[in-house]
Amino acid sequence: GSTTDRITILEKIPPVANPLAKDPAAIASNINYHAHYSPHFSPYKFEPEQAFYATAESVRDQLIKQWNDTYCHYHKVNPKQTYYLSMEYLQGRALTNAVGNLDVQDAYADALKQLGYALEEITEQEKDAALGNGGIGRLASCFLDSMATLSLPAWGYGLRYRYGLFKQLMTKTGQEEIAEDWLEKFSPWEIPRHDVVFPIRFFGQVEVNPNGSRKWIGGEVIQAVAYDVPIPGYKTKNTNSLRLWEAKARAEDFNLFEFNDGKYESAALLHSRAQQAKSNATEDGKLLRLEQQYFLCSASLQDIITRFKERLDGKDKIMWSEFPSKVAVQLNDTHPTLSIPELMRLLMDDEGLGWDEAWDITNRTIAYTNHTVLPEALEKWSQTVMWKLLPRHMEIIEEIDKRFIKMIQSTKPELEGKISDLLILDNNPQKPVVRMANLCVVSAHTVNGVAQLHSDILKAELFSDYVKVWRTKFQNKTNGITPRRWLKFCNPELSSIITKWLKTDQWVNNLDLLVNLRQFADSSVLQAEWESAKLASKQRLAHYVLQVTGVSIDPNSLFDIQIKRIHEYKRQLMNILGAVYRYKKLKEMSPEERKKTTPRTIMIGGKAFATYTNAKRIVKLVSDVGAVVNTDPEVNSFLKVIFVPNYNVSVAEVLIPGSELSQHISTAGMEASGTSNMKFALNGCLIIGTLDGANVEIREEIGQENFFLFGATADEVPRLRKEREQGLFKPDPRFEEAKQFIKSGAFGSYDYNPLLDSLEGNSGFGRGDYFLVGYDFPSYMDAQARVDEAYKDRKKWTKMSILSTAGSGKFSSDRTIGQYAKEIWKIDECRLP
Ligand code: AZC
Repeated sequence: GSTTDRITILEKIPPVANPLAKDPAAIASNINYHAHYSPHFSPYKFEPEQAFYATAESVRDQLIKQWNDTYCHYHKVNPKQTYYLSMEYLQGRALTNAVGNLDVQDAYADALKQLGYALEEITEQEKDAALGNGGIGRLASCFLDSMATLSLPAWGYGLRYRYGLFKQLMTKTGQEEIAEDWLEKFSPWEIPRHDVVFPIRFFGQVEVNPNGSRKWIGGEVIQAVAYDVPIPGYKTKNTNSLRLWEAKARAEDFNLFEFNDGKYESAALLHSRAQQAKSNATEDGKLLRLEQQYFLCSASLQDIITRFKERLDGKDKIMWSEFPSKVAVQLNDTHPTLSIPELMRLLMDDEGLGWDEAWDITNRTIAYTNHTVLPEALEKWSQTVMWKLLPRHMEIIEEIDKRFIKMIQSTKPELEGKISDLLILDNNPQKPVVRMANLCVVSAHTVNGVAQLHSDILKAELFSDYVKVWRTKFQNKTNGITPRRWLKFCNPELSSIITKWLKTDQWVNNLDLLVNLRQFADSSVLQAEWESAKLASKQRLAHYVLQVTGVSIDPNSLFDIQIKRIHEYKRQLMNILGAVYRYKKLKEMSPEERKKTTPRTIMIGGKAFATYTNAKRIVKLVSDVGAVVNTDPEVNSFLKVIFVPNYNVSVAEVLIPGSELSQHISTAGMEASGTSNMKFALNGCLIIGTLDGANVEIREEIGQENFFLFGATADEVPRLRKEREQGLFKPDPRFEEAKQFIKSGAFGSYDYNPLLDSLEGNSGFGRGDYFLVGYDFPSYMDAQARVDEAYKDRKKWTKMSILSTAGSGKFSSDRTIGQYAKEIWKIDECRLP
């Protein structure tokens, strides 16, 4: 309807500020209340955007009620509580998830209908909250959902970045980054806590008191203010908190900022990612990142200690030894490592504890998760920078290191020769650094990897010498994904079929129940329903692709998807080389031969880090290949190649349900886990992949006959790399042909040589093909040929698809979080009555 129509509708409905409205009419009144009395926009407009904000605020009021009740309940029971510290969260949109978890989806849909809107139209208005880059951030968000759903006393802590992950625009030159100001209008989901404020110091010096105690003074102090995002659980009233810290300067601190030399600006911009992206390669950018990390750690630990004291309730003496039985801190990768010296500092310098007691508490409180073995992702901070920014923390780190060596020398003399690798401080005079992963392993009570293979590699390689010191410190916690967002809400068609066949919707919080689908995998009735659900999702996906790229794709072709950050180890380059080869062969075929092939639509999406040149070249290559293939009338009904722009959580929610084949093709040993592989498998999409990360376990669960496997295994990789480098390896003709075709200019005149040269052995321009694309290419192409054959037998394919979903139960983040709770955090559920 028109604006006037909408206003007329609003005038007929009384605005009511009832935060607990449950029936559609009352909800409509409540939405109308927000449209009228919310200060954010005038009541004379009720366009989709205003309708979204009014709806979100109405839902948020319901969340706040539960959030408060949960807070009070935890306060009263005072259970041991987990704090998940992460520099990244990829929350995506919140509205569908909130109404779904509150179980008011239908009521809100009805209410909006009364107001002239469809719920789906309104949910589309929301911007993604993208406070992160990739896997690690999305994992943190899935974990929050499971912690609430399991009614666990567990909160997240993060940063309230002003800018989310950049928006990716595709232009003639490839990827362009645009700042994404996700808070431009405001976020309806956050609740500012003006009373939760902590001072955060930077720079300054250490003062030694006559009694020998030390105190960090001077420097600059900025304020951390809390913003809480309520996290509702599914089928529980428990609503946990994601507390995001915002940097604020207080008037009285202004003189500390040294306005004139630009320091104020950098402090004020503490949370500006655009700034970070621009200067990331420079020392400035690095310093900002370190400041952000410390800001998160210090604010969160001060908050945790404050809550610990508050909940002591009546006991006048603080029993610090009880701290680890009330508090568990999980470090999401090394980014929040400074929590370790910060907790030591707070306990010793502010609370007056001695080293041994503070160390014991810190060790029993903190656990660390490793998410990568890539050397370039293992954080190392310059000691010079650290001494300037955090002088007291550096003293503490030095002391931890000293005591650690002493312990090794007295208890593990056989490791004497390994000490230089085990040390936290790398004192190489050229570039002295702090090795953050070492600090974590030495200090934390538990260290875990994120898939079995990855955890085994950590024990056998990266941390092998530490294993000799602490045998029981190392664990595995295979990642998981939330079945709410990644099946129930994003794929309603398939969800209702599953519920119908299982005769229960219990699978939504007991995903293991999906195995019961196995008995029906041969049923032609289920298969027909399954196929029609898949087709509906494919049509929605085709519509989306048309909207964002202008290219129309055929829902009857095989939908083949690879979506993830663009990285050489993830080998999008192998995928596109395969597409190029396929295109060339199609061109060479007769029209009759072409008709016998399996039509495919290859979709690739993902963001390249702004300064990662080769990743950006890959993006450019994919879009150039698409431009040629998609407009080639001879073949474009048999092959399309699409670069899906601006991949993010909401885009994934459209792509994954519509996928039939997905590619998880990293060089074995390099992808710690992967989590989108789990989302695809859960949605009945078959996987072509290597024995890497969680692929190994997915294949075990769904059956090897339902997985298209290829490629070298992790233990073969080092030897193959050596051979490849030395030129001992003879490339497959198909590999040479695909590269040659690109070089011939078939896809335009852009200079792809730097990219193609990276695939050569070490002679000439070659850079050794470190990621073994050349070695794995032939087995990859063979696996693709098996895919083409399998797709021709649709009954068999659908059965494989059903078995894929049926075998995905293990990959619920409820299972993962249950294991963290029991085996690392030692916390119990604390369910609201
Ligand atoms: C990712 C890993 O690359 C991915 O394999 C894993 O599934 C995910 O974490 C969650 O565990 N890592 C990151 O996103 N970032 C870093 C620094 O490792």
